[in-house]
Amino acid sequence: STVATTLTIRGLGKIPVYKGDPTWISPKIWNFISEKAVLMRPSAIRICNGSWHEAHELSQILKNKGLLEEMTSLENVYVARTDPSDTMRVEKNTFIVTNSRSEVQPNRTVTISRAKNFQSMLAQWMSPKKFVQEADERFPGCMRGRTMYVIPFSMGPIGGRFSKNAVQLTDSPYVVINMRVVARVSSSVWDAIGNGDFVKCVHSVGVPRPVLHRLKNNWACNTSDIFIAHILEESEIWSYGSGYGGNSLLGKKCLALRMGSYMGLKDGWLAEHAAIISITDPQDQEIFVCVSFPSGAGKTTMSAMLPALPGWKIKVLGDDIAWIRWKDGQMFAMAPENGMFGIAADVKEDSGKILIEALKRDALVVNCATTSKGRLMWQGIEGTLEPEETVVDWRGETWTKDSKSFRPPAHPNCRFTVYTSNVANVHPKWDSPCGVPISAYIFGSRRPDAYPLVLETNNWAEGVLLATGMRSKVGSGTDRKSDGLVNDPMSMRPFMAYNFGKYVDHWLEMGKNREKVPKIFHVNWYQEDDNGNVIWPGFNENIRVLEWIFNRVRNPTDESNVSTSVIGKTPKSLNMDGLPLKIDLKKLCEPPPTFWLKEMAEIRSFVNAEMGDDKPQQIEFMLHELAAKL
Ligand code: SAT
Ligand code: MN
Repeated sequence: STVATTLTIRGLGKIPVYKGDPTWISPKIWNFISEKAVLMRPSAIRICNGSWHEAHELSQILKNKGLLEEMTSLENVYVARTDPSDTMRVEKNTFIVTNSRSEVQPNRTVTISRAKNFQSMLAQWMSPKKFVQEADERFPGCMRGRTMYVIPFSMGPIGGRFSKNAVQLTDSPYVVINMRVVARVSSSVWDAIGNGDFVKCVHSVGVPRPVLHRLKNNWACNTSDIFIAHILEESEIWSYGSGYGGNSLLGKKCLALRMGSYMGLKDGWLAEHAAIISITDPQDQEIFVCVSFPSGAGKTTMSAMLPALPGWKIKVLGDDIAWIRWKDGQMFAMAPENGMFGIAADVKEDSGKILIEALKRDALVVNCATTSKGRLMWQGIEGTLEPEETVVDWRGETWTKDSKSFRPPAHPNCRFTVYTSNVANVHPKWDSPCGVPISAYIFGSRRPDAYPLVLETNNWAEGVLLATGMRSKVGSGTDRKSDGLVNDPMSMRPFMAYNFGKYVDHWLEMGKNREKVPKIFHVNWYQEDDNGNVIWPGFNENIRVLEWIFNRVRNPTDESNVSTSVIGKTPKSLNMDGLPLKIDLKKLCEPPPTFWLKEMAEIRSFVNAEMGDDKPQQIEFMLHELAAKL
């Protein structure tokens, strides 16, 4: 690239600034940029504008460096293979920085020794002092010999009344090309910020030059030193050591969920780990719903669903994050993201048609396999391999269809990045700056046990209580591994950013004194029989459950297809037209009598541990009341 300007930054000296014109940038923002440049000491600065040209140029540079492979049979689709140690979010090194511990961890008046030994499985707290120490060990000089990219971005449409502006600094051009898909990256963001607030995001892969070790797959990372911190009061996010999406695309999990949920606490809204979709029936009636499943439990799959029942349609506004607030007497959900970062290894030939189509152009994929025909490949779609077609797996090793040493071709958390607008079933209102009014909130988790296929909770508060106690088999997006069920309240365990009792109280408050409160449902596609086989077909067949939910929302007074229990309502029957399998709906929907008693006991011990003295009274009251009724 040609040098646009040379600037002198006090404390750093002369530095070339490529592309964008620094005079566009207000002094307040430039202070942030130059201060961090002095700290991290890059050899150049590039101001990004989010353009196609920029993405193309960076993609070609990364291709020439051997970091990206271009798919010759597809249009503008590139594959990256990471260092095998850098494939997922790292919860153990993710922190929330606040002055007092109790803003993040529970207050507790019980014995000191118990409080001392307590290890929360939710947000990890760090003091500002400790943060300075940790940051000092990593960030000074961390960009030496590299270009610092400056990414102006907005979560939500640029200038939207509920959108949030931000600037991310990064030394990874790979992050730049991904960010412009999942967030709105544009020079217009400078104007949108004006003299106002913005979230300050700092990211480095932590590999200054000269690089003294050999990079794996040309992928720079420093995974033994990963550090991700959110300074809530300052609206600052710091991330070091990883180039993987969840750790490095700071607009997504760090801003739109963790920082966002804290902003929402202060301003009366919710930032949640949920897809936003619409369900349209054969008569063209439409409802909007939020779908909150833990990472790797099927939000993206459901967002791109082709319903098995004729005449029904699913459309997507966002597959991962929802910002939720009251407006004109209705609960609105807005999609802050511009794109999806979904698990490619979950895309199947039959149920994933829409996503397979979306991956044919303008997409980035990480840690999948590629074939000698210039195609993408992962487990589950090997069937499409032609006899002479060879595969290079995610580790870079070559094999053929009949190769003896068969291994999964892709990493289980191999991910794709695509524009929401590039997905065929995108909803026309997907980029509405206010979002859409939702009439149901659907929580779901991976439960091999008797947790019902679908349950309509009795009211908002009890729906919140059950969501607080959500437990799920862990998916592939994180370093947290477990054989059993792991608590994942509201699917937010890895994204919880402040005191859990306050968080649940905020949820309860959101549903109070309102006329049109969305119904809360819980679903479970993953119930297993004694042999460990899933007994519900799932995927496109889930429309049969959504049809029941749709009818419950549209005709709440019609109780003809409802079984009522203490915990809530379940269907007496589902539309099974065209389903060849025999389904035992009773087993799927009506757990044995002891099930809910045990479940309530689990919830109680979880909230006692994780909320301490901050447990909302209403939670205690409901637990008591439900246990008595059971
Ligand atoms: O890994 S990410 O955090 O980017 C995606 C996810 O786990 O939902
Ligand atoms: Mn997610």
